[in-house]
Amino acid sequence: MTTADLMVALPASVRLEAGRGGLPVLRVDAPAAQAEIYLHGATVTDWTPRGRESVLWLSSASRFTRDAAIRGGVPICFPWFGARPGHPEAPSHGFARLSEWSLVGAEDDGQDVTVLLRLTDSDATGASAWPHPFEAVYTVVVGSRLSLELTVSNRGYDSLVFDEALHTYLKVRDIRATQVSGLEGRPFYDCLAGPEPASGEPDPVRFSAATDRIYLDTTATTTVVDPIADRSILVAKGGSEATVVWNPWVDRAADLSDFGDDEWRSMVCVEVGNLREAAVHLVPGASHTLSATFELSPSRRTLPNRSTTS
Ligand code: TA6
Repeated sequence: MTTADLMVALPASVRLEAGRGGLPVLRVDAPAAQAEIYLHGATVTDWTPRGRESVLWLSSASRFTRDAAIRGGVPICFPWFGARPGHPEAPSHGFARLSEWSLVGAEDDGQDVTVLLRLTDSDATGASAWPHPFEAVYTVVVGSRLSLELTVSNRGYDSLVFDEALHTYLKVRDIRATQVSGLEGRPFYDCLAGPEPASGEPDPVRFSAATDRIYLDTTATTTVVDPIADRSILVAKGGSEATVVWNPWVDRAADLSDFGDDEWRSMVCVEVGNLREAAVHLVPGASHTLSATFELSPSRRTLPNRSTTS
């Protein structure tokens, strides 16, 4: 596929190329950062601020095929999160991250580069476990921050209910030395324990085993503190009442064919979204926007010394 095929004029800072697996990818070269966005799933697979280490994690075992989600970057979970109740055949996390999104346009204002992508209902979505008329517009702003905005509109005559999450894989030096702050005191579902929500914990999230938590009733910015890399990743959000924190640890990583056995050490997922009790309800004609903004800051915090097993 070339730009001419798309009939879209792109600024010189945005190139449409054949990426891994031959999938079309947009390579963005902004003054403050580089980024990559696959049209497959509108998946941002790289955001690297100039002079810094890339912020998004991508598995070396990720498949780049149309029948699988990319394992890493920012897959979009929509219109359901996890399994679709009553539809065992439905793909985990919905169809958005498996769909080819259309490139609407791109612009470079000399500082940031903005890319607009779009997905609408189709015969395929009409035959899915969520067969409703919709439009999803995804705005990616690449600069000293990475800003993502997912706006979903109800194009039908019935009210819509859907889950959504920006399932972001963040790169850390060692998950066992990493903390996620900002969720202190918030109730959460521990997806590896029972169905009842756990009451909040007073401390930042630390990792010493598989962790899969859905925090509810939180609009907070979270901070991923990576002391070994001496940096923190700030995850601000808008239009979101839930945040998911996930690390598969040894066993789950080994079970995933598109996840290197040892790669669990170098990543953490912090996913902003709306799911479970915080699912989005849209009356006909209404729209809702979910946003996430990622920013690097030096980690000025000194964390208590914690030995990490080798
Ligand atoms: O990140 C939370 C989660 O729902 C986990 O339960 C785990 O399943 C993860 O998403 C990855 O899901 P995937 O379908 O991409 O393998």
